[in-house]
Formats: sequence, C-alpha cells, structure tokens
Amino acid sequence: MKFQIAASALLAASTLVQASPVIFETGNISNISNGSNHSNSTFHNGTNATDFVEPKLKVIVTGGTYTLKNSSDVEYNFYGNSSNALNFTQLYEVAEIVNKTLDNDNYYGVVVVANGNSVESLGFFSTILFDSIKPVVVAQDADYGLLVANNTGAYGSLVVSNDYLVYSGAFSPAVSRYATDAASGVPIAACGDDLSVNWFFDDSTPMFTDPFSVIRNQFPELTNANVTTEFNFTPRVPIVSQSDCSLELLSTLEAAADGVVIISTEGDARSLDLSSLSIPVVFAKGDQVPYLSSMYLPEGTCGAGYLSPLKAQLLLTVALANGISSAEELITIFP
Ligand SMILES: *C1O[C@H](CO)[C@@H](O)[C@H](O)[C@H]1NC(C)=O
Ligand SMILES: *[C@@H]1O[C@H](CO)[C@@H](O)[C@H](O)[C@H]1NC(C)=O
Ligand SMILES: *[C@@H]1O[C@H](CO)[C@@H](O)[C@H](O)[C@H]1NC(C)=O
Ligand SMILES: *[C@@H]1O[C@H](CO)[C@@H](O)[C@H](O)[C@H]1NC(C)=O
Ligand SMILES: *[C@@H]1O[C@H](CO)[C@@H](O)[C@H](O)[C@H]1NC(C)=O
Ligand SMILES: *[C@@H]1O[C@H](CO)[C@@H](O)[C@H](O)[C@H]1NC(C)=O
Ligand SMILES: *[C@@H]1O[C@H](CO)[C@@H](O)[C@H](O)[C@H]1NC(C)=O
Ligand SMILES: *[C@@H]1O[C@H](CO)[C@@H](O)[C@H](O)[C@H]1NC(C)=O
Ligand SMILES: *[C@@H]1O[C@H](CO)[C@@H](O)[C@H](O)[C@H]1NC(C)=O
Ligand SMILES: *[C@@H]1O[C@H](CO)[C@@H](O)[C@H](O)[C@H]1NC(C)=O
Ligand SMILES: *[C@@H]1O[C@H](CO)[C@@H](O)[C@H](O)[C@H]1NC(C)=O
Ligand SMILES: *[C@@H]1O[C@H](CO)[C@@H](O)[C@H](O)[C@H]1NC(C)=O
Repeated sequence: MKFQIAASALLAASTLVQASPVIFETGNISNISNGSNHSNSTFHNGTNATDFVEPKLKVIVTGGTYTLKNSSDVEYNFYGNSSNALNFTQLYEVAEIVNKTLDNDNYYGVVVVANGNSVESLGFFSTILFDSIKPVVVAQDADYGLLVANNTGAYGSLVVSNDYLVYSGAFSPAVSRYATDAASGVPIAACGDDLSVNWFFDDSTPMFTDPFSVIRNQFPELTNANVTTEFNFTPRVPIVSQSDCSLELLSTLEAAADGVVIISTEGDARSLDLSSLSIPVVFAKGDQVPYLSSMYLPEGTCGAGYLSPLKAQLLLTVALANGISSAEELITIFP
C-alpha cells in the first residue's frame, strides 16, 4: 500500500475539485448533476424539484474493503460479503441495483466494491450493460472507488486496481486463473498520493461500447439489466483449453453447455475438428493484452479479439442470455 485513505482525508482533499475533467462520452454532459456543482432548481429531465435531494454516490458492497457508514454524500447498500467470484445470477442482481441507481437523479454515480475475484467480471459486465455517462466504478477498496467516482472526469464503467490505477472495464487486468499474465490491462489514469486522479487521455471511451459501436447500435438488448428475471435462463459457458479438446470433451460440452470459450494455445486452430459441436464457440487468448482474430480459427467460430478468456466468457453468456447465438452475429459483437 502506498498510502491509506482515511475518510476525513478524502473529504478534505481539495485536489478532488481541481482535477481536470476528462470527457469519456460524446454527448451533452452539462445537464447531469454531479458532486462538484449541483443545481438546486432543475433536474436533467427539465422538471423542477419540489423536495430537492442533494445528489449522492451510491456504494454497493458485494465484498472487498469497506466500512458501512451512510453520510450526507454517500449511501452504502449491502448486497453481500463474498470472497468467491460472483456468478452470473449475482452479476445480474447487482446490475439491477446499479441500473435503478443510474436512472435516479438522486445519485450521480455508483461504486461497486468487490473481492479481487470479481473485479474483472463486474467491470466488464458494467461496460456491456450500462450505457450511462455517470460513473460506475468497480474497486476492491471502497475509498478508492469513491475517490475516482467523485472525480469530475469519471464517466462510464471503470475499474480501480489495488495499485491505484484506473482502467476502462473493457481493458481491466485479467485477474482470472485463465490469464497467463495476471497484470495485463490498459490503464487510463493513476491515483496520486495527494488523492488526485490523473487522467492519461482526453477521451477514454472504449470503441467497443462507444455510441458508434456495433454493440450499442445493433444489439441494444445487451443493456437489459433484468434478463435473468425476465427469461429465468442462465447460459452455461465453460472455458476450456484448446489442448484439452478431445472428442470426449467435445461430446460432453455438446450435451452440457450452451456455448464454450476455448483458450487458444496453438497458433493455427483450423485443423481442430469441431463438427460435433452445434453450440457457439469463441476462441480467446490468455496473453497480456491479447489479440485473436478469426483468421486461423475453424469456420463457424469466433475470435475474442483483445478480450481475455473471462471477458469473452461473460460477453458470450450475456449474448446467449439475450438470445444471440449465431456465429455471424457473435463475430460482429466481439472486438
Ligand atoms: C459537473 O461538474 C463539471 C465540472 O465542475 C461542470 O463542468 C458541470 O457543469 C457540472 N454539471 C452540473 C449539472 O452541475
Ligand atoms: C440534456 O438536456 C437536453 C434538453 O433538455 C436533452 O435533450 C438531453 O438528452 C440531455 N442530455 C442528457 C445527457 O441527459
Ligand atoms: C447542453 O445542454 C444544456 C442544458 O440543457 C444546453 O443549454 C446546451 O445548449 C446543450 N449543448 C449542446 C451542444 O447541445
Ligand atoms: C466529492 O467532491 C465534493 C467536492 O469536492 C465534496 O464536497 C464531496 O464531499 C465529495 N464526496 C465524496 C463522497 O468524497
Ligand atoms: C456552478 O453552476 C452554476 C450554474 O450553472 C454556475 O453559475 C457556477 O459558476 C458553477 N460553479 C462552479 C464552481 O463551477
Ligand atoms: C441547495 O439546497 C440545499 C438545501 O436547501 C442547500 O444547503 C445548498 O446550499 C443548495 N446548493 C446550492 C448550490 O444552491
Ligand atoms: C423551474 O424553476 C426555475 C427557477 O425558479 C424557473 O425559472 C423555471 O421556469 C421553472 N421551470 C418549470 C418547468 O417550472
Ligand atoms: C444507507 O441508507 C440506505 C437508504 O436509506 C439504506 O437502505 C441502507 O440500509 C443504509 N445503509 C446503512 C449501512 O445504514
Ligand atoms: C449463484 O450463487 C447463488 C448464491 O450462492 C446461488 O443461489 C445461485 O444458484 C448461483 N447461480 C448460478 C447460476 O450458479
Ligand atoms: C424528473 O426527475 C425527478 C427526479 O428524479 C422525478 O422525481 C420526476 O418525477 C421526473 N419528472 C418527470 C416528468 O419525469
Ligand atoms: C435501466 O434499465 C431500463 C430498462 O431496461 C433501461 O431503459 C435504462 O436505459 C437502463 N438504464 C441504464 C443507465 O442502463
Ligand atoms: C425487463 O426489461 C425489458 C426491456 O426494458 C422490459 O420490457 C421488461 O418489462 C422488463 N421486465 C421486468 C420483469 O422488469
């Protein structure tokens, strides 16, 4: 730990106000309430408040490091305190809370505190599901999540790592056991020991989910936060290594899975016979900031691009949960 943040130090930090704003989304952000300059007269829907509530940040606790302490500018909601990776059902349960919070003018951002096994999933899941300029910050430490979410430059889904770097949820470090290098990721800001958040770029909207992306334009259903209550269906998408893809394994998968992510371990996978599989297949790499195109993959399968195996598994599962399963569609969704 470089430094410890006490709540009082956070509140006293004048650097929070001075940090230069960064625009993460194209669009008109001037009418969204935020922590640094609230307007008492008008909500962004144009109506006037009769009983004005000063906007807050909401912290949703699912694990990690936190102290439950409601105050005038932070509201803590306890979801759970798990050290296991949140499963798909739980991700959607948290998503429903985040969705309602983002749509509520009484909150100007959300912090999700989670254990280290869930940070990558929550950050990437939020990137897919939430099309909002309000910050959704996933962190293991609530104080760091709040520090970043309260920075006027923080928009969209972000992950704060334990070494105080800030990532877009699409490019957070691969913390899962499926990555060969646990440190990979593309940071966009660093928190300073003066409690500043120092952004590296002017506009860090990932192209993967920007307003012109395929995912936002052609598959808006992927932002539905209530899929599991709606369909009561949790797709089963295991991750397997290419070197384990025996005929026996493939026939087991055909019967027991709705889709599969295969970790590419050989250069050219085109000789792999997947003809016995009728479920969607996505190949992903476990390398540091990987890129896997579909060029050397068997026909009818999809490359995960720069997504880690865990992120590829999540995207495929969210797609399947929304009824998207053809290779043609999946290829356009994956980066
Ligand atoms: C939010 O804060 C930024 C930076 O201080 C400011 O430019 C913007 O106008 C504020 N928005 C509102 C609605 O107060
Ligand atoms: C800002 O307000 C304008 C006019 O009321 C509206 O058209 C626009 O969608 C709002 N933008 C956001 C980001 O809420
Ligand atoms: C942004 O929204 C504000 C407040 O609704 C409005 O006055 C301004 O003209 C808008 N700017 C653009 C570029 O739409
Ligand atoms: C956010 O920043 C504002 C302005 O500096 C400050 O008044 C407020 O206490 C901060 N909120 C949190 C939760 O740190
Ligand atoms: C806060 O917003 C008001 C109204 O938009 C503006 O007049 C004022 O300059 C802003 N204050 C700061 C510190 O940005
Ligand atoms: C908004 O109203 C609250 C409660 O009446 C008051 O404490 C606060 O100073 C007001 N803020 C602004 C920016 O006028
Ligand atoms: C909201 O309040 C402001 C300031 O009191 C006023 O100028 C405006 O006309 C009101 N708008 C509506 C829709 O009532
Ligand atoms: C904080 O306030 C919210 C809303 O009133 C409430 O649901 C929650 O239980 C409170 N949390 C704590 C830790 O008191
Ligand atoms: C996720 O975990 C919860 C709590 O342990 C459990 O009730 C639920 O059945 C699990 N869901 C799946 C899809 O495994
Ligand atoms: C405008 O937003 C406020 C605050 O969320 C809400 O109470 C009010 O019902 C909304 N009005 C309309 C017409 O949507
Ligand atoms: C929340 O969910 C509703 C219903 O699916 C959707 O219309 C809205 O855009 C979502 N809000 C956010 C911020 O994702
Ligand atoms: C789920 O969201 C969809 C799309 O916004 C909506 O049509 C549906 O009514 C919602 N279902 C539930 C159970 O909330």
